[in-house]
Amino acid sequence: MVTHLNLDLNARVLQVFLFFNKVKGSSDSPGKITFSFVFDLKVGKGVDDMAGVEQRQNKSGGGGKKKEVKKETGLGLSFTKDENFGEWYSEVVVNGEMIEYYDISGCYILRPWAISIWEIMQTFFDAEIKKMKVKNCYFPLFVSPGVLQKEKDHIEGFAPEVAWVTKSGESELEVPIAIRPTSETVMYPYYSKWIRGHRDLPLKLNQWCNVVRWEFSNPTPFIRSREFLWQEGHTAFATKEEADTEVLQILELYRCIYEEFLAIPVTKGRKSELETFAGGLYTTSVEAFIPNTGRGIQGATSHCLGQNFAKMFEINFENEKGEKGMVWQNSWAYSTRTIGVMVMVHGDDKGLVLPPKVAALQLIVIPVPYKDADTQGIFDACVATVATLSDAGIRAEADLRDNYSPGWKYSNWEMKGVPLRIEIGPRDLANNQVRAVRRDNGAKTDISRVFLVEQVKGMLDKIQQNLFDVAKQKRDACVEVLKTWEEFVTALGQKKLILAPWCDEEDVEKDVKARTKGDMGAAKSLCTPFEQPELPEGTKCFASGKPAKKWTYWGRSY
Ligand code: 87F
Repeated sequence: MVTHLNLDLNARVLQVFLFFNKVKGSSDSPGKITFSFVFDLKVGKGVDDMAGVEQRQNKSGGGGKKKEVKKETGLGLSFTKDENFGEWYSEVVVNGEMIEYYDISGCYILRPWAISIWEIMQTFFDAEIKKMKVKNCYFPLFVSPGVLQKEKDHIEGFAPEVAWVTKSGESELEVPIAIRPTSETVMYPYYSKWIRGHRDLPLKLNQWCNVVRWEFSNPTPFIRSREFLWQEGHTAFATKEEADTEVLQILELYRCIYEEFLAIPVTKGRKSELETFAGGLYTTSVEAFIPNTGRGIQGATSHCLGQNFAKMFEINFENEKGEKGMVWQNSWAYSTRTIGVMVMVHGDDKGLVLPPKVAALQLIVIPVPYKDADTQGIFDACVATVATLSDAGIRAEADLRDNYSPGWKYSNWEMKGVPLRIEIGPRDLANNQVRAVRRDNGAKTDISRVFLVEQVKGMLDKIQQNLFDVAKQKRDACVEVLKTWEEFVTALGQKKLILAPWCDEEDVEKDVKARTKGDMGAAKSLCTPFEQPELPEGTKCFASGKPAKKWTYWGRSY
């Protein structure tokens, strides 16, 4: 069902389009805007996806699909995290002003509140990889079909997700052009050209960009969207040892983003053969877990590609002795999915909960003037408090809007997840103090303005730590160490994160998938953690009964 809002929007888009066409037709004078390049998007083998568009229109329109039971919680959200996680999530990302739904299924507008989090992580990661001598670059969004299909193994399973441009204006393009889903095949022909001798190595490039993957399964803001932002690093070395070392250095940076910035516990490990990037040698990842849904989620990946792509793209070099060799390559990425994991892990029934390290605004100051109070004095104290904190490097602002009550402002900033709120009322003014309220646990503390900066800094650190500790405790409570198939099936039904001894055979993993197929999706291996518990001699694989080789995490996943 198409809603009024969407009809309006579609009509408007058409109008703007016609306007541009008219401008184009009416005059050829230089400087006039023309808009003659119109995309006709075909996906994979030409599947029409209008059903998906409609599905999302219903979501964004406000009139389409009726919300099941619109329950009043009195907290600004109509669903609780425990009762209906999916609806809760959709509502939190919109009401928290991170996302706006868009009229194309699986595409979302990232609002400043989300982008500022992305930028903070980007600033950290960009500086770290620059210390490792990685250089930024930018390759085109469009890929020619020949290049895209050059590495067949790699593209085979992914082909249905590739989006193609087939038209410009009314005319069919002679050769359709793909939109990058990842850039191996875009970049490596040039690695072949740029790398000649050992002095050209290592070549370490990264790009911050968007990619498009035309997903067909249930799109979710940040977690599974058809266009997303990421960084993709692509490096080439003379030796495997250098490549191996970098894989782990990058993985450590990803752990740092999750654990130190987003306060989300992750497990570092290696992917199974079935889950390894096709065309690569081995894949490592950081894995997070969402207790509410009982699903694992891949946080970021760092691949060693070995020499497979070097072979395909002829990326050769001559060493010091004049001998020919092939480069060893890595590729690694993290994306805006990080933000979705953060919302899922920390958010609560009042909305977003942002870890101080990534919050655009770490602290909001709210005046609480009573009827006969010295309103000007309170406002001045708010402004002065913000100035003091800002000078100390704390991201603080005052909400001095006079058309909202203090109570409304509290809820509003709670919804947006600001880690710390400072209230200043007449009594605080008289006592030269402020009242601080933590977003994570609601704790209230009166702070003397004399010790403001130290106290606030201490509280922000405590919030950051507490968010991590609580998340880790919840995650750990979901871990089930088990050894038999019966226990596995039971644990899966209880939304557990399963650690089980495994024979490490691909067919056995395929079998696990087949045997757990159902409405909720099949179980699969998440990773084999680098930190391995002891595996006693004679331990059997939980799924095949063959001798176990390692402990591996299993579960349903995003
Ligand atoms: C979808 C369509 C086409 C994932 C795809 O992880 C190709 C692909 O190659 C594809 N979805 N992948 C794997 C991406 C591998 C790799 N690329 C660079 C990374 C890290 C950064």
